[in-house]
Amino acid sequence: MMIQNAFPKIAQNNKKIAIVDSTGAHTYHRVDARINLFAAGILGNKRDIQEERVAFLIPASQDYVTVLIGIWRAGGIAVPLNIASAEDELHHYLSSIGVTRLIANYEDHGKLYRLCGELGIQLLTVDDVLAERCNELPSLCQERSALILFTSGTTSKPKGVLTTHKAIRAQILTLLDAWRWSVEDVIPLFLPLHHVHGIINVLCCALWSGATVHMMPKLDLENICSKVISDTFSLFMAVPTIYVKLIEHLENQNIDLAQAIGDGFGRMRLNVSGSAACPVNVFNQWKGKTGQILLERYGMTEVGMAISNCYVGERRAGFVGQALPGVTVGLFDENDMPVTAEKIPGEIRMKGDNLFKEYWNNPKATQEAFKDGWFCSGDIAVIEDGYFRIMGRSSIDIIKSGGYKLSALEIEGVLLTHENIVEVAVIGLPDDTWGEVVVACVCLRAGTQLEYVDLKNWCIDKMSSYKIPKRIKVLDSLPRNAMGKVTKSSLKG
Ligand code: MLC
Ligand code: AMP
Repeated sequence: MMIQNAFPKIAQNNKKIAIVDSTGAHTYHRVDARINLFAAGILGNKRDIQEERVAFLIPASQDYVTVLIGIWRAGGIAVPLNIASAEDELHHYLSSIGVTRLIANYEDHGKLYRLCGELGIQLLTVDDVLAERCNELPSLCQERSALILFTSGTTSKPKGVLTTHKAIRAQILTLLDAWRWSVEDVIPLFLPLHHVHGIINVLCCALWSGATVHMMPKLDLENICSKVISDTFSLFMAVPTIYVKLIEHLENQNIDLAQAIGDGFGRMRLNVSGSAACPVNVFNQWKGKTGQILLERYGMTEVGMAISNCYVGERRAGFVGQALPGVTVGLFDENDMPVTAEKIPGEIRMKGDNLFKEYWNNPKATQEAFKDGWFCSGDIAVIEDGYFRIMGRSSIDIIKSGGYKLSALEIEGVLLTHENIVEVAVIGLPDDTWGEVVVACVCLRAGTQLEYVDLKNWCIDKMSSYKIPKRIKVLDSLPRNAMGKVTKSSLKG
C-alpha cells in the first residue's frame, strides 16, 4: 500500500496532538489517517480528481482540516467558504467557479438543498465521503492548482483567487522561518477559515511545523483569556480589531484578573497583528498591558504574507517592516517607475513564488493586476529608515473593516435592489474598533422613508454581517464632479 501525501505536508510526528477542537484532542497520526480516508472517498473510482472544485462550509474543527487537506491529496481545488454567507453570496461563489461538490455539516444542509439543486451540486457531509480504507493517492506536482479564496476588489462581485501548491508552500515556509515556528508551539485559531490569515498563517504553519492548534468556531474572549492565564498558548495571531476588543476586555476585569491575563500574554513567545493597520495607540496599549511588543506584518490573499517586522530586532509601531525572505517588494509611482528614495510614496508591487496563479476564469482582471511581472497591490506605502509604512489604498472603493476587505461597489449593488433606494454611494469611515465601518449614503425614491433598523433587517438576508452598513446618511442627491462621477471623497467629510 502506497500513500503519497500532497502538499502541504502534515508533520509525521505521530503521537503529538495536532488539533484540539470541541470534540477533543487529535493526534497527528489520527488526523493524517482521517485525511487519507477523506481523500480516498472523494476520489471514489478516480485516480485523481483533476482540479475539480470542491467547496466546504465547515466551522473550525478537525473536520475542516480533514476536508481541506483531503481535497488537496485527491488532486482537487479546495474552496473554503464563509459559513456566515447569505444565500445570494453563496450562489455567486459556487456558480462562478463551477463547484461540483459541497461539503457541509448535516444540520446546515436544510438551507443549502435548494441552492445545490438549482446549481447541480452534490451536497455531502464529511461522513458521507469518508472511505473505509485508503489505497493509493495521486502524486501531485507543485504547479498544480490547490486553493480558491474569494477576494473583494473594485468590481461588483468577489473574484476567485487561485493559488498553487507551490505558492502555498512558499507562503508557509517563509513564515516558519521568519517567526521561528517549532514543534513546541501551541496557537489558538478563532479567525475565519476562508482567508489566508486563518488558513495559512495559523492553521497550515502550525500543522507543517508539528505544533498544536486549538480550533475555535468563534471568538470567545473569556475562554481564550482563561487559557492564556494557564499558559496554554505560545503564539497568538489576530487582526487589530481583536486586540482592541481584548484591551477593552482587560479594562472590564478586576485588577488582579486583568494583570493575570496580561501576564499570560506577556509570557508567550510572540503576538502578531495584521490584515489591517494596527494603530500606534493599540500597539502601545498592548505593550503596556502585556509587555508584548506586537509584531505587525502585511499580507494579501493573492500573495500570502509579504512584509514583516523582525522576530529578533526592531518592531516599529505604525510600520509593517521589511520584505520577507523569498518575496521581492518594490514601490512604484503613477508612471510605473520604481521609487527608490525614502519617504516618497509608491504602490506596493510584489514578485515571488508566493504569488497566486490567476483570478479564476478572469484573464482580464489577472492581466490588469500585473505590470512587468509585478503583482500590483493597490496599497500605497513609503519606506522610512528601511521599514515600510502603509499609507492607504489607491481605491476609495476598498474598505477594510474588522480585517475583512470589502468592496463598496458590491455593497452598493445590493443596496440598489432595495425598492426605496434610487441612488447609493458606500464609503468606509474611520472607526477605533473596526478600523473602518461601512456607511451608506442614499437618495430615496420620492415620497418614501427609510429607517436604519429597517435597512439593517433587510440587509441581514442579503449580505454577511460585516458588509451591512453601520450607518445611513439620507441625501437629496449625491455630490458629483464635472464628469458626472460621484465624488466619494466629499462624502467622507
Ligand atoms: C461585525 N460587526 C461589525 C463588523 N463585523 N460592526 C462593524 N463593522 C464590522 N466589520 C457587528 C455585527 O453586525 C454584530 O452587531 C456585532 O458586531 C457582533 O458581530 P460578530 O460577527 O459576532 O463580531 P465578532 O465575533 O466580535 O467578530 C469580530 C471579529 C471578526 C474581529 C472577530 O470580524 C473577525 O474574525 N475578523 C477577522 C477577519 C480576517 O481574518 N481577515 C483576514 C483576511 S486575510 P449586532 O448589532 O448585530 O450585535 C488578509 C490578508 C492578511 O487580510 O494580511 O492577513
Ligand atoms: P485581503 O485581500 O483580504 O487579503 O486583504 C489584503 C489587504 O489588507 C492589503 O491589500 C492591505 O490593504 C490590508 N493589510 C493587510 N495587512 C495590513 C497591515 N499590517 N497594515 C495595513 N493594511 C494591511
